[in-house]
Order: sequence, then structure tokens, then C-alpha cells
Amino acid sequence: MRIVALAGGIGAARFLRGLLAHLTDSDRAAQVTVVGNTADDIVLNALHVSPDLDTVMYTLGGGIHPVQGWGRAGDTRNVQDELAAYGAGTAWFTLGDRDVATHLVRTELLAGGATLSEATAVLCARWQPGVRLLPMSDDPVTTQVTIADPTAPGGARTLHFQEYWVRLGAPAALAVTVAGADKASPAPGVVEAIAEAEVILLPPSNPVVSIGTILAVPGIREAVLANHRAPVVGLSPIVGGAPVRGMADRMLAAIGVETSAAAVARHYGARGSGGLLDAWLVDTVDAAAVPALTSSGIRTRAVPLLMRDTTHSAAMAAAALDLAAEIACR
Ligand code: FO1
Repeated sequence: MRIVALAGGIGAARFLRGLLAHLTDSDRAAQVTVVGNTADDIVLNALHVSPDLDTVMYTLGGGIHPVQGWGRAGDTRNVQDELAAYGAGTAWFTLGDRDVATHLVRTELLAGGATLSEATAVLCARWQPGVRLLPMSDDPVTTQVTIADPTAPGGARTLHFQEYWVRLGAPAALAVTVAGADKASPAPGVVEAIAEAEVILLPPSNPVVSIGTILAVPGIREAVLANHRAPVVGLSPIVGGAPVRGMADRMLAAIGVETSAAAVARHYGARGSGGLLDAWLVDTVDAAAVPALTSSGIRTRAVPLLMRDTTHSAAMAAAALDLAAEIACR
């Protein structure tokens, strides 16, 4: 079975780990292609960091820092400390020593003319994540967030997403822009993978700065909509009115969407009325949303969505694929 997932960072990576576990247990031959968000990418000390690609690669490859959900397990911070001693680091963004090696390899490849896709393939050759990991684009796309700042001209300031999220802790946001998206193209293989998919999954990632940024690359949303054979099944990143992790509530507020499992589903839209979703999984605490969403054309089911361990995320993946199978047999 050909599965495509549009993936952001930690939530998506943990879900994908469950998906692969479920596919193995159920002995279902499947090729999983992950289209990874690159709008979080940042260049620091001349190193190109791709947080969402690395989180998927490390998580599925067995190298992730298990508590942080980003960076490498067992990492140290000697480079970070030495940079600080030179007054040359970015203290608010931690690059562990092992993680730096990943960015050195990626940056060296890019400097030699490789594309981000080519560099990602080289890194994945080591990590063997068990999925085909494709950047959403090889072109520069950057999420920027505008916040109120009385000291700034016009009373507002626009920041790189990482500075907004990591340095400032994601205060209330006025706007989110995906710089460069309009000039970007889908990376090689992305449109083809979506076109040939038998199931398309939207894991529990941030609807605005992970899934939204992927869909902002011209051609990607269109490819999903054009594939009428593949059920599109999403899993809510919002449980009981709050994001399971991260700052999705502030990002949703910035685009005028309520922070609820139902509102995010409506934001993605029902396939029947020009939107993306055939089906949507909400957590059991949000079961009250099931009837209205289902009658709006999005087949909805309530299942536990908290990924405490791989058993939970595998069960979520099973529920998503079961829903997809139900729809495919429609
Ligand atoms: N997140 C933090 O909260 N603090 C950090 O210092 C930090 C460093 C970092 C380094 C490499 C990397 O791949 C990710 C890192 N992240 C850090 C997480 C990152 O902000 C998020 O993974 C995504 O960009 C949002 O999902």
C-alpha cells in the first residue's frame, strides 16, 4: 500500500513511529513517503538546520533525544559552549555536538551544489528511517510570525519562526506568513508520490506552521485534491481545546481559527466541498464533535490521541488506516 504523510515535527514523528510499528505488526507491505516541512529551517553559524526533517529522521532512525523530541539522544553541548565563549553562538537555540555533525554534512552538501532533497537522502542513508523522507521543497521557504511590539515602528515586529517559538516562547501572534512559498516548487517526487498514493495522512502536526506551510507550496494542495482515489485522513493535534504540545493555539488564533478539534477539521475542509479531508480522528474527550463533523462530510471517529508510547501511536495509525479502508470501499 502506498501511503503519503504530510509531516511537521515532534507530533508527526511520533505518529509515524506508530504507523511503521502498526504496518510491521499487521504485516502490511507498504511504502511510506513523508513530505516534510522545511519552513522551520534556519541558518545558524553558517549551518543549515532543518528541524522538522531531522526530527522525523532521528525519531524513525532511532537517534532522537527521547524527552525533547528534537536533537540527538545523549548529546553534549561543547560546541555550543565554545561558541558562547567567543560570543558567536545563538544562546537561545541549542545545537548539540552530535546534531552539529548533521548540519555540517547538510551544509557541506548544499555548498557543493546539492539540493536539500539530495542532502536529505544522504543523511537518511545513515539513519534508515524506514520511510522515503522528502522535503516539501528544495527552494527556500520560511515561516515568519508577526507579534505586537510597542517599541517597534508600526507597533509590530516580524520574526523567524524559531526566534518566535524558541527565544520568545510563542507569545500572542498577529500574523503568520510563509515567505518564499509563492516562488517555491514541490521537491522532486513529492507531486508524484501524492498522485500515486493510496492513502494520504495528515498526522497530528501544527495545522498552520507544519501542515499549512507544506500546503502553501504551489502544487502540493492541488496534488492532494487531484488524487480522488486516496482517502485523506487527518488526526487532530488539538485535544480538549488545547494543543497536545507546541503553540498551535497561538498560530490558529493568528489565522482566526478556534482551537478545537472540530475547528481544525473545518479549517482543512471536507473533500466533498472543495476541502482536503475525507476523514478525521478526534480524541475521545472531543467525541461530541463527531456527529456534526460527520454530517458535514468528514467521516469522524473518536479514539485516544495521546501518544504516551508507540503502542498508543500504533493504535492511532490503525484507526486512521481503518477509516481510510472504510472510505476506499465506499
Ligand atoms: N526547540 C527548543 O525549544 N529549544 C531549542 O533550543 C531547540 C533547538 C533545536 C535544534 C535543532 C532542531 O532540529 C530543533 C530544535 N528545537 C529546539 C525544536 C524546534 O524548534 C522544533 O522542532 C520545530 O522547529 C517546531 O516543531
